[in-house]
Amino acid sequence: MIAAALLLAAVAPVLAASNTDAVSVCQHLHTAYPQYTVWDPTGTYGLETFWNQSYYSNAVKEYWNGVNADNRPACAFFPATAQQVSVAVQQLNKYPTAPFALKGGGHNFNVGFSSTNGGVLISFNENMSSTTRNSDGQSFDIGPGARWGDVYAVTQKTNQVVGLACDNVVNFEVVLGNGTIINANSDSNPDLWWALRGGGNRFGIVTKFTLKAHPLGDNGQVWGGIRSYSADKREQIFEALSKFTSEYPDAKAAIIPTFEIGLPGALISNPAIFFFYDGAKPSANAFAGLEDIEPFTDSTNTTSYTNITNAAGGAKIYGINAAIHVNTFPNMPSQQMTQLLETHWTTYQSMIKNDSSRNLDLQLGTFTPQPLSVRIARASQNAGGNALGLDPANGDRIWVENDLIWLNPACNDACPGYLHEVGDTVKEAFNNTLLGTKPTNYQSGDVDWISSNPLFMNDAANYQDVYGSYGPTNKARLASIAKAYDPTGFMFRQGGWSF
Ligand SMILES: *[C@@H]1O[C@H](CO)[C@@H](O)[C@H](O)[C@H]1NC(C)=O
Ligand SMILES: *[C@@H]1O[C@H](CO)[C@@H](O)[C@H](O)[C@H]1NC(C)=O
Ligand SMILES: *[C@@H]1O[C@H](CO)[C@@H](O)[C@H](O)[C@H]1NC(C)=O
Ligand SMILES: *[C@@H]1O[C@H](CO)[C@@H](O)[C@H](O)[C@H]1NC(C)=O
Ligand SMILES: *[C@@H]1O[C@H](CO)[C@@H](O)[C@H](O)[C@H]1NC(C)=O
Ligand SMILES: *[C@@H]1O[C@H](CO)[C@@H](O)[C@H](O)[C@H]1NC(C)=O
Ligand SMILES: CC(=O)N[C@H]1CO[C@H](CO)[C@@H](O)[C@@H]1O
Repeated sequence: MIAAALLLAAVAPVLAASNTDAVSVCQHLHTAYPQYTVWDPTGTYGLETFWNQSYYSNAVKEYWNGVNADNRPACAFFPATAQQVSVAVQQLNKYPTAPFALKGGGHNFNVGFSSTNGGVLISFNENMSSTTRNSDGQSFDIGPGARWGDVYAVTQKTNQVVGLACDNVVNFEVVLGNGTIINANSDSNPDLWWALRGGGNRFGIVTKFTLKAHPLGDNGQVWGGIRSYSADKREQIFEALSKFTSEYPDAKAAIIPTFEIGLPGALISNPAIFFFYDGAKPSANAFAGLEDIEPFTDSTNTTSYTNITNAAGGAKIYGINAAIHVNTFPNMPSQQMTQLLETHWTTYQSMIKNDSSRNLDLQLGTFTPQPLSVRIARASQNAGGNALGLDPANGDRIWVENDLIWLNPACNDACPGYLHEVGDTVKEAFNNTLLGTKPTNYQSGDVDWISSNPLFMNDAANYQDVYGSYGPTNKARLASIAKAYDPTGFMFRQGGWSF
């Protein structure tokens, strides 16, 4: 045990130079909350919390994008209450040069958005990740560190589910930049409530989400799974995808198609679709013809929600090195859609072949077109609207998530640039040949603008202008709300996008 612990410390990466203000904040937290604070075991005070060092290592290691694990905070703080978060915020205010980061599940790809080198890491997964059903049975309280798999395991017990996070939040409990704890909902602080739905981490620290519950499936039974296809089926998929997005035959149906291209010489190239239906069996034509395309593997079945989310990667994935980039496009008629997605396919093939020739190890590129149908915009409007400013009159769009995964850390600097280039290449190809094509179900709006906006924050790279993509009105409104609730700009001391 001791030997293993020493070994862990010995192989830890190069010491981070801890910021002295951060060390002062950590000292205070360690004195006030000794059971909730762990020093960097390789730092000056490491011995004080030596027996707890595995908690620090786990918090620092457990990121979806493993590149974040190179960042070593001066200490990790695992608060259990909003009051403790408030104390940490007050301390950080006393030491204005101390960097800090807030870590929920560790899902955001961008390095430094939920990790800090030398600063104070406030990590919520450890002690603030519970899901509890409220007594009226209509909503659940969820901690900021919860992962979806843990949430569904609880909601499923009563055949319930909580939906698309940003439009289903009844209340946020928030610690403001001056340490004050408030609630934001449709009655209290409604402007903050609006901003937090899609606006990101610039307004305050959310310490509790109250999410509206929905009935799940047929008595909790749902249908879904993954089908993968040979590469030659891709055109059929592109066409059916366009049809699915514009017709959306059944609101209970959802899909996530992924096109994977990897290994030296792009040897692996295969489409896969994750199917979900909120009922025991899909209705006829629920997937607009996608169900007629012959797969070579098929795991779809009637099952429980947690089994399906686990199959879709709801399980924790750590330690891969990854980059992300998102593009918005109009959903277009089949022919144009096929042209656009075929351009993605060939561009990825070319990227992976080029990277193999650059002599790197295993790489995998994926693009994932996610339907953003007018149905979603309508539902969002009915729920009070959100910061993305989705307007059903603008028609159907798709968000294409682009990912690149690599193993060799030697590519940590260059690989994100390859993906950026690919993202711009496919956008440019669209701009040159398809710009001006109206989205399906289009009624009004500036076609050039809606063909590239808004960007989906969860899939965006740090260099993409997420707030700008919400449009000048929403961006200005977000900036003024941030100013009102956080006049000193405390929240801007951590990583994230700027206004
Ligand atoms: C550190 O270890 C002590 C003693 O086992 C325990 O009470 C405390 O909760 C641990 N703290 C953390 C943050 O894990
Ligand atoms: C679907 O689930 C049922 C019941 O659990 C099982 O018997 C059947 O083998 C499954 N089918 C497939 C294709 O996995
Ligand atoms: C879910 O998965 C578990 C473990 O694989 C299995 O035992 C259980 O039968 C599955 N539940 C359903 C409803 O298919
Ligand atoms: C791959 O390399 C070729 C030749 O240098 C170049 O023309 C092409 O743009 C590159 N493709 C990508 C996606 O970078
Ligand atoms: C594509 O066009 C839009 C304007 O319609 C512009 O904002 C964007 O920068 C262009 N993207 C590329 C990669 O050329
Ligand atoms: C904290 O900031 C909020 C928003 O600016 C303000 O309403 C509140 O009075 C402040 N609290 C204290 C104790 O200064
Ligand atoms: C009171 C409490 O639940 N403390 C936990 C906080 O998180 C650390 C790290 O996972 C645990 O060790 C503590 O038990």
